[in-house]
Amino acid sequence: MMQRQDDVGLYLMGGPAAGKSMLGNAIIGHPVFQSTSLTQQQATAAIDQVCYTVRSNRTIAVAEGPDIGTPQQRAANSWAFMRSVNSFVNTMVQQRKYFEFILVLLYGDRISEDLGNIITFLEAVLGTGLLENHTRIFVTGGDIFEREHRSTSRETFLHWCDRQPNSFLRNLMIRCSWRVHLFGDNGKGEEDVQLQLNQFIDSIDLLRRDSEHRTYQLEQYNEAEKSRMHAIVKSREELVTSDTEAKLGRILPGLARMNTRITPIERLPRLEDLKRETDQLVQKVREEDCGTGVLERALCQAEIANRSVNDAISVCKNQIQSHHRSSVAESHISQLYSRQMKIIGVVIGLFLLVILQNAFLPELRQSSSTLNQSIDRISQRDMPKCSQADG
Ligand SMILES: Nc1nc2c(ncn2[C@@H]2O[C@H](COP(=O)(O)OP(=O)(O)OP(=O)(O)O)[C@@H](O)[C@H]2O)c(=O)[nH]1
Ligand SMILES: [Mg+2]
Repeated sequence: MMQRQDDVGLYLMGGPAAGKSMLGNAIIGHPVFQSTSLTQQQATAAIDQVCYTVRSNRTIAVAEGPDIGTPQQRAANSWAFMRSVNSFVNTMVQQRKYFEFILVLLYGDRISEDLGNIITFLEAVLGTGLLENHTRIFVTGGDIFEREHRSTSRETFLHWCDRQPNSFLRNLMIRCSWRVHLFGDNGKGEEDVQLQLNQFIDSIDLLRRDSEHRTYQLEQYNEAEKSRMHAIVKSREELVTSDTEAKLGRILPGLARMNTRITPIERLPRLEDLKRETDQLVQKVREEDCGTGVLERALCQAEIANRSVNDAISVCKNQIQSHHRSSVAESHISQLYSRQMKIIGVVIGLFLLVILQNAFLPELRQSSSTLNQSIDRISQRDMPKCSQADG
């Protein structure tokens, strides 16, 4: 795709308080990026926005990435960094701008301490050859360098860097073919700052007109997708693993205590709460892993805990069921028992009746025969009188 003549995009990246915002503001000419020195507030939050200025009849687009200087910042900001750089690359490609990545370092600020890891991370996110072909280094703190060196020597910054034996910074500069700029108010005022920026833009022009130079392409960004995901997940590995272990450290002892102290019916709702927690944990770790396999250990731990909770739920349900079955059986037995008792009662009643009958029958028979005899006697006494009267 044809690039627009002279238009330039710059993506500023680096560690905390390296001077990204100050550099961005100097290029744009307005305080569009929140510099910590101006606001005395927190570090620049993740910015997805691209700011524009017109300089020497060309549009210059600038974006600032979130801090990725320390392992903690990479863990916290790697996704924000990816979104930000993704938005920048796509915007630049749409606008057909030539663009470069600017690694911002503050002079004297323990420059090499974590720089190796920063570079490895950036190359994984943006593709190999990033440093060699598409990155420029801005060393801010030009005023500090001026104070420290210029009073005793007229040596330039590049000469000074070249003189640093086995220095990581020097190796870095060799890798990016000495596309290095010292930036800062060296006491000569705004005019000098503008001169530094113009020299910088001129050097971009020189590079882009070099027929040997390969400009950054969207294909390169897309090809780095796999290593980008791996690097982002890797940067969060320690955070996610310790977070997972801390959560499991709360869940598992609770699970162990529960199995011994409370009844199955009390235990079940608590186990179901734990199941929800471990389900969420497995889901979260799986999402964090993005199919890279980097978080295998944390995922494995979360899944084992999840299975243990599921097993405890099955055991608990079985206990409740068998308890339920035994109480059903008990009530069935008691029903049978009471029915049998009723039958026995009836039988005993009948039996008693028979006994009673048998006990009183002779007396009854005797009294009925006595009664019959009396009747007979009365009727025999009365009979002759009647027959006499009839006669
Ligand atoms: N002396 C000196 N200090 C600088 C220079 N550039 C940046 N700083 C200091 O670095 C601090 C941070 O500057 P910013 O531009 O906000 O740095 P940043 O990289 O955007 O920082 P965050 O986005 O907040 O991480 C400021 O307090 C400045 O005092 C410079 O050229 N000279
Ligand atoms: Mg900033």
